[in-house]
Order: sequence, then C-alpha cells, then structure tokens
Amino acid sequence: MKKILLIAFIFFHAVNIFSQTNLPADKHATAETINLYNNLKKNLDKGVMLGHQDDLAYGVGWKYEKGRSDIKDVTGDYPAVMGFELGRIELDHPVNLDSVPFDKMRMFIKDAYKHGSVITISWHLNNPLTGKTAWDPAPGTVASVLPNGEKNNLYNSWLDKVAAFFLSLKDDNGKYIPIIFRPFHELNGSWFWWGGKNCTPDEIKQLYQYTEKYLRYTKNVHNLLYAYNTDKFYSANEFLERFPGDEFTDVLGFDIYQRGNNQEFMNEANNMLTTLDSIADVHNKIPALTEFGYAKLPDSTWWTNVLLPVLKNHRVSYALAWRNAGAKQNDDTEYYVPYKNSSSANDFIKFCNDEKILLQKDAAKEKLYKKNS
Ligand code: BMA
Repeated sequence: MKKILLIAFIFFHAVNIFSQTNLPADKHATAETINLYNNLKKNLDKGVMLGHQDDLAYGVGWKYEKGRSDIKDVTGDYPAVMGFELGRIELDHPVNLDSVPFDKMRMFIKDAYKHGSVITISWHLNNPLTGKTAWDPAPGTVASVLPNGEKNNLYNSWLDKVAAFFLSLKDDNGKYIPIIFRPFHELNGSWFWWGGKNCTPDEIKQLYQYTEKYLRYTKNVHNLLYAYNTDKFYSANEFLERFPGDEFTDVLGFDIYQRGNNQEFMNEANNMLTTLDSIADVHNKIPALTEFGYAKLPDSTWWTNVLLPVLKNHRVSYALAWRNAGAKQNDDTEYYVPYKNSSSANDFIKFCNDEKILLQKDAAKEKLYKKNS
C-alpha cells in the first residue's frame, strides 16, 4: 500500500512538473531561458510588453547618456522589452551598422536584464557573397552559405563571432542572459538577401535550421529563444511558407509599419494578428509584434486611437517599436516613439497607463527569469 501511495505521489508530481514546464526549441537551454519561455507564454493574457529598439543607446537629440531613454523621459519608466542589433559584428567591427559600440551594447543588455526587461536581438548581416550590405539581394547568396557552398566557411566564421557575443552576455553572477534572437527577419519580403524571391523557401528554411544548429551544437550557445518573423502577409499559408519548423522556433511574429491611413493600418494589423494568434495557438508558440512603427508619428493620438484598440483585440506577448535614430545624414529624422515634448507624448503617456500595456516595472514584477508556479 505504501509503495502504491509513493508511486502515485511521484506520478502526480511528475505530471505537475511536466505540465508547467515546457521546453523551448533548444532542449538544453539554460534554466533562465526556459523560465523566460514559460513565463512569456503564461503571461499572454496579462498584457502587451512594450519594447523599443536601442532604447538605452540614443534618442532624438542625444546619445549615450547614462540612464537616459526617450520612453523614460516621457513616461517615467523604461520599456519592458529592449531590442538590439548585431549587424557588422561579423566583420569584427567595434560598432554595429547604426554606430552602437558592441561593448556599450553588452552593458545595456546587462542593465536591461538586471531590471527585469526582455532582450531581443536582430542581425542585419552583410551579404556574404558580395560583401555588400544586408540589402544587397544578389541571387544565389543563401545557397552560397549552406554546406558545400563557396561561402560556407566564411558564414561559419561569422556565426563564431555571433556566438562569442551571445556567450559574453552574463549577469553579475556569471549566468548567461537569455535573449530572443530574431535572425533573417522579414523573410517574406525581397529587400534582404535572405528574403522573398532572392532564394527558395526551402533554402531559407535550411539556412535558418543550419544557423540554429551551428549556434546550439557547434558553439554550445544555450541562452537563446528563436523568433521567426515575416513582414506583412495575407494568409496563414504565406506566413508559414518559410517556417523552419516547431523544433526551431519559440516566438512567431511579424513587422508592421503604418504607411497609409489609420483605418488601413488597423485593418491590416487586425487581420494579421488574428491569423498569427491562431497559428501561435496551434503551434504552441509565443505571438509577438516583432517590430512596429509609424515614422515620425504624424497623428498625435495614434497611440490610443489606433494602436491600443488593435492590441486590445489580440494576444500579443510584446510589441517592439523601432529605433529613435534622430537626425540622419540626409537631413531626415527617424523616430517611432515620442521624445520629451513631441506631439504624441501626452497620448503615449495615456497609452502606457492603460492596463493592457506593460513597461519595465510591470515586467520586473513578473520575475520573468525565475521559475514561477
Ligand atoms: C532600418 C533603419 C536603418 C537601420 C536598420 C538596422 O530599419 O532604421 O537606419 O540601419 O534598420 O537597424
């Protein structure tokens, strides 16, 4: 009888543990990475974590001022998700393609992690076949980096550098900082060498899988969740056309920028999020708006009138606003979140005060890197 009770006891605990802890694509992910994965899933109904690319690095009219952030200047709190970018790390450059020094980036990532935010990283890697930028769509590039391709060795050496960066991301106790890595983003569009008509769907699937296996098994990088993300899409089939498979992905998302009127944007975003929600549900993944923006925010009530109603309709883990690059060489300015005293700042405060929108303090309360029951 005692034995039976003991077996029943163990069985119930095992069921309990397994039902609460799912493993991400990397079955050997660090404990903190597994916890992040499970907590992001569990928190889907709590709200949308607001993110911002390069938030701690610069904003409109400033660069590298300790503790500064355009979002903090306006709302008093930092974003719950911080985005960073690795382009040019493959060339051993000390700064990325947007001039952010990798050493500073490492410190920003440590800071974001320490304060409970989630970190996501993109990689606008150069074209390995031509040596030009990510935007050089030379045909045959993807095939050239796959095994037996003429640039496979070069590509491996680039992955070695990316792996070294990920493995250099540790907290004060020497533990690896979990990152949502978002390679080959917008892969249904044709502007990057890895996208759209510049390769076959099968080739980009292979490249995605190859990259992940190389980082995981050859380089032993285990602090990554992987985000698969498209640009605008019109059907579930289109979204999934280049999908590398469940065992290679944790987050599913898309990038969306408003270029037409508000209603058009709302319709598109609602349609895509409805499709994304159902795909994420079927595949048991984390749905996210991996990039969004309305350049220079010409509508001062866009946040509460356009974006908020869309987000309220859907399950979205996080939404990453693109970078506040500020003044650019060609006399243009680039920004996607308000800065102090800009025209949509007040509306942005209202948006952030809505219970659906989570900033860093809200994320910190969730202890995303801890095992929560
Ligand atoms: C683009 C623009 C560019 C930038 C690139 C990589 O969308 O913001 O200015 O270089 O992303 O971050």
